[in-house]
Amino acid sequence: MALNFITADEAAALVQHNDNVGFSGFTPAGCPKVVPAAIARRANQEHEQGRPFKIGMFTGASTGDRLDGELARANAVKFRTPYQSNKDMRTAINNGDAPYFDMHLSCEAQELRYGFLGKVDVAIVEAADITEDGEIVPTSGVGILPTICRMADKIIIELNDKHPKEIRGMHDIAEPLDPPHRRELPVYKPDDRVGLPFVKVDPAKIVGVVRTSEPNDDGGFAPLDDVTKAIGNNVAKFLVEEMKAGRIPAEFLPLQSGVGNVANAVLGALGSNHDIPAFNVYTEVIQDAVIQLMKEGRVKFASGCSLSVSRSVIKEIYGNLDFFKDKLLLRPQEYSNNPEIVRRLGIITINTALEADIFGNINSTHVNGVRMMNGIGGSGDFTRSGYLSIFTTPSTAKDGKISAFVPMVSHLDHSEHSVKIIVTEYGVADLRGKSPRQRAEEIIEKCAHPDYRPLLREYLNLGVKGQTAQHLDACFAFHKEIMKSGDMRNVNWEEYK
Ligand code: 0RQ
Repeated sequence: MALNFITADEAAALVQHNDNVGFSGFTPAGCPKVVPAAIARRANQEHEQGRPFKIGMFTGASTGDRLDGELARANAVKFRTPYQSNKDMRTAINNGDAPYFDMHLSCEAQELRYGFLGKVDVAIVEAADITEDGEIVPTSGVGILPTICRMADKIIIELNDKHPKEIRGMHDIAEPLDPPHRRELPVYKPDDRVGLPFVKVDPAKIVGVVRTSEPNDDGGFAPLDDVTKAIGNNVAKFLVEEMKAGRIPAEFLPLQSGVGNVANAVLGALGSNHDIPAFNVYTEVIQDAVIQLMKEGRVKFASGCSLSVSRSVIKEIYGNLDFFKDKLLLRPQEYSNNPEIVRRLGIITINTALEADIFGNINSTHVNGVRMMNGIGGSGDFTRSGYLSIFTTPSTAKDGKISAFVPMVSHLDHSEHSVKIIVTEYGVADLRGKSPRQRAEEIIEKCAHPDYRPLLREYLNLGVKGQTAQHLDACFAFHKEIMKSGDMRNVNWEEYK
C-alpha cells in the first residue's frame, strides 16, 4: 500500500475537537515535532471563530516545547497525562486550564488497554523509517508507541530524516498479554531482547506521512556545582562501601538514575570511581554521562526508553553506530520501567526528591503540597521494586529559604517503606532497619542543612509519644512559614509546646 505524504497542516486537519491523541516519545526524544504545532494553530483558528477545540493528550513522559508548549499556549488541552516538565504546560495545569492526572509511567500502556483511560482516536508518532507494509522504526525515544499505534483508529507519521534508517535494530518492541493471560516478561539480563526491532501496524490505519528534518531539543546540562558534585561523590562512596561489605555483588548491579543535573553528576562520579567495576544501566532515560562512560568502557550496556542526550551526543552516536548499536537498546516504557523486571534484575535506583520528611517519606511532585512540578515519572516504578532505593536532593532550595527536610511531607509519592537511602551534599542517611525515630535522627544529623538541624531536633522533641512522633498541629509549620515570611528558618516551636 503506497504511503500518503501530506503536510503538517493537512495532518492537523485529520484531528478533531475532543479526540484523544497518543504521542510517541519519552522526554523530547522521539516526540513528534511539527504536527502538534499545526494542531495548536488549528485550535487557535477554531477558538477565533468561537468554536471549541481541545484534545486529550497521552504522552510517554515529558515532551518538547513544540508539543506540550504549543498545545498549552493554544489552550487546546482537554486532559493531559502522565509526566510533563514544560513551563507553559505546568502553568496551564496549575491554573486549572489543563486537567491533569499523574500516573506511574510503567502503568500507562496497560491502563489504556484495560480501557481505564478512554479511547485513542489518533496516534501521532515520529519514525526513522516506515515501510509500505506497516513497519515503523522509532527514533530516539519509544514511550507508549506500540500501544497507541495498535489502539488508534488513525496513525499519522512524522518521518524525520535527522534519524538515520540504520538505527533499525536499536529497538526492542513488545507488548505483554493482559491478565489473566499475562506471562513473565522474559528480560533476565539488561541486554535481553524480547520483541521486534520495529512496531508492526495495519498499514490501512496510516492516514498520512509528514516528512520532517527537525532535530531533538538540545537539553544540555548546567556545569556541575559544588553541591551536585558532593551529592555524586557521596552516592559513589556509599555504593563502594556497600560492595566492600558484600551487600552488593562484586560484579555490581544494573543502575537506574532519574533525569537532570544531579543524576548526571551521580553517574559521572560512579564512572570515575574505579573501585566500582564497569556496570550496566537499566533505566528509562539514557543521558549524556552514560554515553561518555560507554566510550571510556565504564558502562558496558544501557537499556532505556529514550536517548535523552544533547544534540552533539546524538550526532556522535549516529556517526558511530558500529560502536554504539550493540551497546544501546530502546524499549517501550512498559518494559524499561516494569516493576517485575526491576525486582528481578536487582536494580540500584537513584531518583531525586523535591522534599523528604524526617521519617523517610518522599514528595517528588507537589510544591508546598499544592502546585504540580513535573509528576512522579518513573520514580515509583523503580523505587518500590529496586534492590536499593536511593533518593538524592540538595539539602535546601531557594538560597536556603526552603529546607528539603520537613517534619511531614506536604504530599506523598514514596512512603517510608520504599525509601532505603537518602543522600545530600552533607552525607548519606541509611534508613534500613531503623524505627521512625532512629530514621529521623539519622536524616537530621547526616543529611539536613546545619541551619535546620536545631529546628528539626526540637520538633522531634516536642514530646509526642507513639510510633511516629508527628505533632499534628505543628507538622506543617515549615510550609506555613514559607507562605507567611518566605523563609522556613523563621519557624518558632514555642506556640506548640
Ligand atoms: O527551581 O529551577 O526555579 O530554582 O525545584 O530543583 O534541585 O534543580 O532539581 O531539576 O532534579 O528537579 C524532584 C522536580 C527535582 C525532579 C524534581 C525547586 C528548585 C528548582 C528543580 P528553580 P533542582 P531537579 C526519571 C525519574 C520526579 C520524577 C522522577 C522530578 C526546581 O527530579 O521531577 O524522579 N522528579 N523521575 O529550587 C519548592 C521545594 C523545592 C523546590 C526544589 N522543596 N520547594 N521548590 N525546588 N525543592 C524521570 C522520568 O520519569 C522521565
